Amino acid sequence: MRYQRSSDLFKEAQRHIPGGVNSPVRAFKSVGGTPIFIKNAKGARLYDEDGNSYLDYISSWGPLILGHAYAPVIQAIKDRSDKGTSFGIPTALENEMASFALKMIPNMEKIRFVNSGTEACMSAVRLARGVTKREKIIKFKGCYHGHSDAFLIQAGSGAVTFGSPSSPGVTKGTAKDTILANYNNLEDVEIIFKEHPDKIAAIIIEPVAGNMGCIPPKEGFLEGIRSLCDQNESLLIFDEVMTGFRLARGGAQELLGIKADIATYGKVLGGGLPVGAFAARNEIMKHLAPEGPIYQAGTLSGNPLAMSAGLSMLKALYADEQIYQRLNKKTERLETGFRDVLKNKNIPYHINRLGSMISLHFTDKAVFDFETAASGNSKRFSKYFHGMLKKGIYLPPSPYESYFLNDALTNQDIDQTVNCFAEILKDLS
Ligand code: HOZ
Repeated sequence: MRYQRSSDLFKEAQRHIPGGVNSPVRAFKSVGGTPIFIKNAKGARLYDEDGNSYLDYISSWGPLILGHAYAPVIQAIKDRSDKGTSFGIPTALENEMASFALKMIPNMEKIRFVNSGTEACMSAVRLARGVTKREKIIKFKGCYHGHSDAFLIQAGSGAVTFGSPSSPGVTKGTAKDTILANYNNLEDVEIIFKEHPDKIAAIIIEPVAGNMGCIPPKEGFLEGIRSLCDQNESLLIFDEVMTGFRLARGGAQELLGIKADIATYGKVLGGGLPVGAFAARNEIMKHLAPEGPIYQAGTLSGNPLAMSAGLSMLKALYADEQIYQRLNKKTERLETGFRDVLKNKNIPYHINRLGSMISLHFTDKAVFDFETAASGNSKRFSKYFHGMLKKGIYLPPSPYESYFLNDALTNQDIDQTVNCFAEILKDLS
């Protein structure tokens, strides 16, 4: 493969954009090498500026569940753009989108649209604090809820990839209100509640972690934190930015059968355009401005182009009764294929998967929290990443990210991916 143009573009980008990228993980810093620059994409394939093509296993970090440039979504954007791109005034489309999203999201009565998952989580925490009149939140090490100050404390994703899980610039005052627990460790949470009686506004959690690789919750863990929240009159916030509309129509709440008090959503809701949202019951949402005193706002919130794209995507997901089963089967095929390739080889590994989220960790430990996720062999991961990239397979360029499969991937594509893995295995020892 040739990467000359991508490499030239990256050099140019570094002159104008910090680190040459607008979001750190894209820079390939932890795996080395030069990021590829994408020209276009269709279905399961990405095409770079150098004329190479790749099977895409990140699907824009989740939202492109139906593949790139999905025709109904593109048509919806085209149809809508003729009518104006932003008003900062209500539109009927927002009503339609809100009622359709609430039909899919369980347990929630109202939804507020924002522009990203970061905004959604930041607003959800403010809402929880305002409603409970408490200041502290519990967050899990390695979980990532966007880049708002309160969450950049032992955060996963790009934050940990670049060695600063707790970002400079976050004040001590902010940091002291975020209390950390280990993922999948209920005891930690019990202790925190005991040490801070009547002080915890909310627990925020990725019900299936996707920012330290994919880490499913252990049996009873989410049930346990649900009941600890109830006992302590704290709110439970599910960050469903990755899991919402992906693991099931109703996301992790539906799949795992746990009710959150507030749920946050992100990119999936925009079908690839910038959308986020948070949803809750009336008794919580009524505190939000203009109905109540807790402030939150945005000119581009409910943007008509983004709403059109998102609505068209949600309708397609809703109409397809087999979609989640199909995605699950495809991802299971990838998992089985990888396990077969790795069988009896001298390479320690652990694979985590739930539905269409999956990650391969080069470690002999079971990966169930941040510490075990961090035990992976990062050199081996880099070789694996670049080996697969050269074969035309685009994986997350960091061991701290989940893969997100899309429905445009065929069984043949997946078998090809497994074959590529078999071919590069000898280079990984
Ligand atoms: N932090 C994002 C994934 N968890 C990556 C965002 C991006 O680079 O687009």
